Amino acid sequence: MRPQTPHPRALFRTAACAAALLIPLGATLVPAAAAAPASAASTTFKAGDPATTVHGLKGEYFSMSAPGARDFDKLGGVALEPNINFPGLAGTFESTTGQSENTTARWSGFITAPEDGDYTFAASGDNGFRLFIDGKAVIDHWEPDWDNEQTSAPISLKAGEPHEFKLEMFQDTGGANMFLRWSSPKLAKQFVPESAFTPPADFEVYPVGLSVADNGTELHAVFDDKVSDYADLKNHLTIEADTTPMPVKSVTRARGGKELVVKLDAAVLKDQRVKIAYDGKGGLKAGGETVPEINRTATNNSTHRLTTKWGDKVDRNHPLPEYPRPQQVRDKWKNLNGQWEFAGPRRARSPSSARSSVSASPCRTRSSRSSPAWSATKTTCSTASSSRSRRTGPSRPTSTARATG
Ligand SMILES: [Ca+2]
Repeated sequence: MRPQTPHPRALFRTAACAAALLIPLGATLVPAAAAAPASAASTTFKAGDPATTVHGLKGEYFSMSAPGARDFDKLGGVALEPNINFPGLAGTFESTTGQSENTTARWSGFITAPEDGDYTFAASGDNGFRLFIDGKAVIDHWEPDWDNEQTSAPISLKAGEPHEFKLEMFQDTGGANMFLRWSSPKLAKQFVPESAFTPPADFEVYPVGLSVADNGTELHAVFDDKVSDYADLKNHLTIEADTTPMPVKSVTRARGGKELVVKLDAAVLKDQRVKIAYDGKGGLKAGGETVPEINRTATNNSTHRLTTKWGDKVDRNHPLPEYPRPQQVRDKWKNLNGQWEFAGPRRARSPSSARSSVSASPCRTRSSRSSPAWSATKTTCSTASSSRSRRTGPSRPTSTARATG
């Protein structure tokens, strides 16, 4: 029941084997045989840099033995997941098991409450799910419905006391998602955070702390030891914010050599899920040891939001002032359509001819003298350089007006 903390470098070799089990971004599958957990005997943790303390859950993804079986037949892949907040699991199932339907998942580890209290869990999934705390089912909804939230009875948890955690779900067909929130008399309902989870002791992950800076354009990777040989790292990193690829601009070393600062071409937005994949082939070393393949989710501290260039000028206390609003201020107004002419109908003509005789440059109006006046006007659009409509038909404008904006 010990939370994972960084292990000494002497254990990196076993850690490297386990880290290689994590799911790569993309389609590479983790063979089920290789995904067997590392021996518990190899797990000797000791306190280290809190920046690299490992939080999250071991996620395992399976295919069913047959549609509707809802069993854990064939393990397709394993990953360290930060928490249970999966709006779209179909892609994860596809990349690990080779199929997005008739699949199952299990997330396991420990859950630790931040303070004493009675916690109520609320789970929602597509499709069925069941939650176990200390081996006891506190939510059991193994049903083929979806988005049908289920809550547990209040569970008494003590601050800092880890409890065994296991959540299982199945996905029959169509969409797939899974969410887990909690609440207590002192805590508003919210996603159970990554900081409350620790993976099982026999599931080792490479000790590196990954976080996105508040500006959104820098990713910080903090290692236990001095890093070296990072010149080619840029070409071996894949970073995604939600599902958007984030190209890497540069990689530099900082903080006494234990940290790598990865600059991105564009800013990560607040609350995006940032996935980092290092393929293990860039020659990167930490403490002289080769850094293995790493697939993780970074803590996203970005405060960046998508706004217009006028967004920063908005007064928070008076967000929608009367005119002129900043986005409506122009040095010059331009009529993007060119000049317009409006012509009224000649007396005693039908209303339809009045409608058809309204024309706008650059569309040219042409009428056929052999046709009835009320059905003869045709318009043909020409280039924007045409400044005034040319009138060849029998009707004459009784008034003209020029649009000014
Ligand atoms: Ca489904």
